[in-house]
Amino acid sequence: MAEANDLVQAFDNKIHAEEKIEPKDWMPAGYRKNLIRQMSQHAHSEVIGMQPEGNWLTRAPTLERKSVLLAKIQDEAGHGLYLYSATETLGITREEIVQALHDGHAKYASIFNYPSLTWADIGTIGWIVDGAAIVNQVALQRTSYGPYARAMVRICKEESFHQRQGYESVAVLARGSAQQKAMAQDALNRWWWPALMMFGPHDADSAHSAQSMLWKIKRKSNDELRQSFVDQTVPQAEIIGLEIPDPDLKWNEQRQHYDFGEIDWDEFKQVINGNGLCNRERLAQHKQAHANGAWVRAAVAAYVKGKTGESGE
Ligand code: BYC
Repeated sequence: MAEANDLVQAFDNKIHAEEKIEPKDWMPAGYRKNLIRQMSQHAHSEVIGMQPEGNWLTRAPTLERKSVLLAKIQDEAGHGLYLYSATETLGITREEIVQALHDGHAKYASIFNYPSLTWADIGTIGWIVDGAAIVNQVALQRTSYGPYARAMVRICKEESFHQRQGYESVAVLARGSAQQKAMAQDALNRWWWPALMMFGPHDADSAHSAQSMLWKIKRKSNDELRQSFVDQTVPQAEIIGLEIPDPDLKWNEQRQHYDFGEIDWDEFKQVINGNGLCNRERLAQHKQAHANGAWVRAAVAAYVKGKTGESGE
């Protein structure tokens, strides 16, 4: 008993002292479980997020735009890889993590259940979806679990390039023909509210926030991060002459922040519970890609076995 108390005390002291928790350190079962949940869902988001962008690869307007998009999508795959590997350090296998996605137990970011209808959606995803992701991920660089924090440092570097290329792409459309500007505005109209939903429910309704903040898994709350995103994005829209689709958006002099309208939480719940526009399609495509890759996994396992005599699985 005394020993168990010592372990808890040592863990709490590390969290308090801003020291990272590492894979071989003792940690409470709830801390491990919560991290597996959040990190695996984060990894799934990166990988499922490749689909709406992949949809435009063969229709990019120029060779340059196509190579940038291709590189961005490959970066997302890399982010998924770092995050799956970091999650595996918590004692869960890749197979179990992927199975939870396929069974519908593990979520991924709601935003990727919306369709990418026009080329302007691609720039807009880079600008505001990656923009929202960075706001969240910059805070996560200080998360208490070492492998997660270190993955975030690298991911943030790449993500900030993604945001900039997206903003530049939308800016070009916004200063183009009337039709191109209308296309950029339409994309912003459709992606704005789903981007705000990326930060999750209000703090008061967030199931995991209080405990995650105590354990320093989360360093800023859902509402705090959402406010930062709105404050940084509104001036960017103004510069390129696009309008944020929110009649309640207004600078609040006293708070020194923008006030903004209420999210449609019914829509949010529908989407995270599997009933968004593209949920079924996204999951079906992931399952198909996973099945198509079975021979690669088998070949790697056979190679490792041949070299080391171990199963390689
Ligand atoms: N979508 O208690 P709460 C990218 C769920 S990808 C879906 O507040 P938490 C990119 C939540 O999981 C970057 N589900 O949860 C890639 C929980 O359900 P469970 C994605 C959501 O974890 C390609 C329940 O609602 N970034 O950048 O404390 C192309 C209650 O919520 C959502 C990350 O994943 C949502 N929006 O806080 C372009 C960041 N919101 O698990 C770009 C890492 C909530 O109990 N994750 N839920 O079944 C986080 O920071 C936190 O998990 C969240 C939610 C802030 C998202």
